Amino acid sequence: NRRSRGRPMKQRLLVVANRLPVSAVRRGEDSWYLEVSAGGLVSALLGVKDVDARWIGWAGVNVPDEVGQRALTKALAEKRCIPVFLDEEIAHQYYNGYCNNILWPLFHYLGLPQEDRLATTRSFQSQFDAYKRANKMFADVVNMHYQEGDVVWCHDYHLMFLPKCLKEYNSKMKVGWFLHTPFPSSEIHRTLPSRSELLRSVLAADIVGFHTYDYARHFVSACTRILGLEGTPEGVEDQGMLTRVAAFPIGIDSDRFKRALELPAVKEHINELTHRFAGRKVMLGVDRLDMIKGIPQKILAFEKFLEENPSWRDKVVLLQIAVPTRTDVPEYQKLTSQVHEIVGRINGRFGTLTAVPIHHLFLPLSREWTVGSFATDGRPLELPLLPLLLSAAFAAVATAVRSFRHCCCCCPQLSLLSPLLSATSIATATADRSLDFHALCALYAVTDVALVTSLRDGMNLVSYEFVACQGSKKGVLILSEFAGAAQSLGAGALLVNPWNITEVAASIGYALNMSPDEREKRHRHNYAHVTTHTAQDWAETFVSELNDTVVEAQLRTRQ
Ligand code: GDG
Repeated sequence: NRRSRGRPMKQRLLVVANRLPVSAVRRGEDSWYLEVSAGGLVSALLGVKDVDARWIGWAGVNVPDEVGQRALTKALAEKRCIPVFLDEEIAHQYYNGYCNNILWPLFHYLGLPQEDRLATTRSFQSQFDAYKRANKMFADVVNMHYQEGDVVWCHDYHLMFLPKCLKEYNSKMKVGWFLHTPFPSSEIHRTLPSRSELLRSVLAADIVGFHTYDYARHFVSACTRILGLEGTPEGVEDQGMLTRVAAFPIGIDSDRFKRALELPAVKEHINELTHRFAGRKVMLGVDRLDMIKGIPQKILAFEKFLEENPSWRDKVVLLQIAVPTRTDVPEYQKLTSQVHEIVGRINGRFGTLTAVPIHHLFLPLSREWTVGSFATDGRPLELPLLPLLLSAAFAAVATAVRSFRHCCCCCPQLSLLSPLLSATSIATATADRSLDFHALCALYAVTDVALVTSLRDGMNLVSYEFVACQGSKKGVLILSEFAGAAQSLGAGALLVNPWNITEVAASIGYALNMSPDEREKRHRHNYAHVTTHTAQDWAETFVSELNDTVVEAQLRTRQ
């Protein structure tokens, strides 16, 4: 049990992550507009209170000129953020290349890129070099802002080289590293050409944390099998020095969701949604549009359920929120088209004049695109009757356009005829093109069944957020056994193998027909977990253990 030991967090905490929790949009030579970004790490750390934390990270934009850099640094300082500036080429090789093309798929068991091996090896090396250079740039900024007594908490696979760089600057710096993705089996990790260098660098940290014991175990196995080091119950030992390795399951700020549900505007939104979907059960998926989230598998399972259960066809609706991500990467573009195509086909197949089975809210890639769905200030346009009429029209039109093998909601020309409109009108979007937080809470609250079908997922906060918003409804969570959350919410959720479409379809049926007693029992279990294992506990425990670990390490050195 790794609960906080009640130690007040007096130190300054330097949180170092690839991205800052804000996105910067340039408005002029020396003027910047800042927006909070969506994402798991951001959500978790937003829930951490009472820490004197500063964020250090890449602002996500190329700012070649000094005037722009100075202005951005100043604007970010007000949000206690410190930018790392990466030039375009390094950012591309480091972020799109090594992080997202190599490490992300590998850590989610999707393997290394399959292109021509020699070409891959060559580009692999240049991407790895850029990765190391970028990590060194992060280290320079941390070092510049570090004060004695600070705690440095490095996050995620983007920064595996950082602990080593920091310790080279200052061996007394307290450095922790936490991985938000799974750490794969050592048999997968050993395929990585830079496997040893990365492991050694991470081991330079005082403590290394993962979401689950399995990931921690995989990491220790990788160190013993690949580096020949000794694994102990506490971590990994190298020449008498111990690096603590442990599980620190992340949580959410459940109170933030509870408070949101009490707001009059959110209550009103819940009433509207309840009215809109009266007579139908609501199923919900909320995912970044990423291959690890298993969105096509989820939608195909829903199709199978409709196929096998005709009586449910006009009694259930699936709302799938998909936030575009890494949109310049071809695999992600392919996934987007694939999802749109499947949604279009299913809506064409099962839609009627009055209803479509899937509302796919694909949040648009460009502002121009949003004309007709959102006002430019982010408020939704008033489209009271239009969406319903268009939804109905869509079913008929979709059948006609099916032969084009496109979903209407991905084609700007046809978007006015798409169910997207009815979906967008049920929620507002923030300027960073994700759903407004309050709209998201309302959606969670009206949901009868949430569907999380990740093929692999470090934890999956969406499952936690859904549970937190289900105080009165006590809806059912269908959860992939390959999400870290399966280890904490497994007793309350219906666990599924997302690759087994038949099993997922059967679970949908089971969830929709579940007795109120069973729903209540399952919900109670999950709710107790989500409300007592919060983001704040997670951060406090990690930092507290980091402090203790450093003391232990120093004692060991003295002995
Ligand atoms: C990584 C790991 C791990 C999504 N769409 C909107 C929106 N979101 C928010 C959700 C949730 C977060 O983004 C997604 O978190 P997940 O945990 O589900 O997934 P990743 O982004 O892949 O996060 C994951 C996590 O890091 C933390 O360690 O659990 O395994 O992959 O909070 O609510 N928020 C808003 N509008 C949206 O449209 N406001």
